[in-house]
Amino acid sequence: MHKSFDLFFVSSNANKYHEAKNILDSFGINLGFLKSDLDEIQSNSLHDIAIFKAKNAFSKFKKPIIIEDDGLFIDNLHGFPGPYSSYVFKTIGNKGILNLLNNNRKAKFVSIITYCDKTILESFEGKLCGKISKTEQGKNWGYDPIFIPNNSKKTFAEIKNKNEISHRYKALKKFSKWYLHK
Ligand code: ITT
Repeated sequence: MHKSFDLFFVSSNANKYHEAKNILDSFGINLGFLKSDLDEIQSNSLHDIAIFKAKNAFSKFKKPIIIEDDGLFIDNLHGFPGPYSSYVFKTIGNKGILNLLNNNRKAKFVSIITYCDKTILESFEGKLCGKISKTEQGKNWGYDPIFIPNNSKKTFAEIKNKNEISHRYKALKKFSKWYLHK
C-alpha cells in the first residue's frame, strides 16, 4: 500500500518536483505533487515572491505544502535574470544568455523553499556558486546546459550528482532538518 504523502510540492514545473522528490526521499520525507500555476508578485526579492506563492498555495489546497522560488544570478549582468529567471528562460533562453556574456562568467543559483501550513510559514535558502559555460553542454531542463558548478568542469546537464550538490539540495537539506524536528 502507498504510504500517504507527508506534504505537497506546489508548482507548475514538474522538473523541480522530480528533483525535490528525489532529494526529500533521501531524508525520509514523502513528497506529493500538486501541479498548479501560482500567481506571482513582481519583486526583486526571491524571498518575498516565495512567501506570496506559499500563502497562495496553502489557501488554494489547505494542506501542508512547500513551494520553491529560484533564480540564476549572473555577476556580469548585475544579478540578471535573478527573480525573472523563469520569464527570461521562456523568452531569450540559454542562447540569449550566452549572447549577453563576455569574459566574466561568474554566476550563482539560489533556491528559496517555503513551507506553509495552518500556523507556520518558514523559508530556507540554498546557494550554489559557479559559472556560465561558453556553449550549451548536455541536455536537461532550464539553465542546466549552461551552468557549471564550482569545482566541476561539467554543466548541471552533464553531471550525475546534481541532486547531491544543487541549490535545491542545499535549501531542502535545511528544510528537512527543521521539518523532522518541528
Ligand atoms: P513555479 O513557480 O510554478 O514553481 P517556475 O519554473 O516558474 O515554476 P521559478 O519561478 O522558481 O519556477 O523559476 C525559476 C526558473 O529558473 C525555472 O523556470 C528554470 O528555468 C530555472 N531553474 C531553476 N532551477 C533550475 C535548475 O536546477 N536547473 C535549471 N534551471 C533551473
